[in-house]
Amino acid sequence: MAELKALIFDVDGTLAETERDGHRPAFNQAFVDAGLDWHWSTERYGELLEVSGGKERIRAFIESKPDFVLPEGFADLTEFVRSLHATKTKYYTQYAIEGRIPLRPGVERLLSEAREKGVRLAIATTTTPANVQALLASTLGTESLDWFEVIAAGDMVPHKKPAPDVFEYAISHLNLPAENCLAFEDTNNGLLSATQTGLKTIVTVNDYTHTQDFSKAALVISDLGEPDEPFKVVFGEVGDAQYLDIALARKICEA
Ligand code: XBP
Repeated sequence: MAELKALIFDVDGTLAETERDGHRPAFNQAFVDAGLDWHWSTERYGELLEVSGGKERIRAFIESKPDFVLPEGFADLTEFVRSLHATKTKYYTQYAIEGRIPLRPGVERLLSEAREKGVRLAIATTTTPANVQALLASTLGTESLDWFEVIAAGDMVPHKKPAPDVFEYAISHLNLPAENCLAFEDTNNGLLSATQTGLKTIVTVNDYTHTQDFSKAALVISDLGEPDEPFKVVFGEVGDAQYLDIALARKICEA
């Protein structure tokens, strides 16, 4: 039986509803600034979320537009995409700092309990380190950046989710075997990345991902829940638990 020693969190859609509250509006504002007539609706963005990575997502969108012409002043498509993505990241971090991206239910409670009980913390995300820092600082205070021993993010790894790279990076820097860790995700891409690394994974669904295939998850719930806001169980066993705490996390990890 493997003892729970660390929790590894995805960010977007797991710690906060960042895609809805931050990334999509930031992409759209960056398009306006660049003089582009592009606008990603909630529905279109849900389709584009199949592609992990903001830069990769912009490229996938451009590839779907045969009439696209590279704007003047850019040596190539790579330079254009990087520039557009940098503007988007500027707006995302601004929105986070403005407090427009709150944490999901139960996240702050679970992080605090983990710290009280000596369960180590890490992050494994596709978004940029700057976005992670802005979200954590704006919701939990700048000291929260030190709560996470590892923040594996964005281009720190060669291949983004569903590849296992970012979770492999996290457990190797924690210097722990996968069996002593529990991953938290919200997408099928993220679940595949975590489970390929050998991690048991808890999925908290959201409006963008609730129809995806989570059959590889150890538990699928509406969110982490709060004592006065019980979670809803989509798949898996929780006994009489009403919310995800360290005791339930231990049961799942050690089952
Ligand atoms: C979600 C992603 C990210 C964000 C946008 O990452 O795929 O690309 O959508 O952030 P995860 P960037 O679920 O692993 O947290 O534009 O910075 O990539």
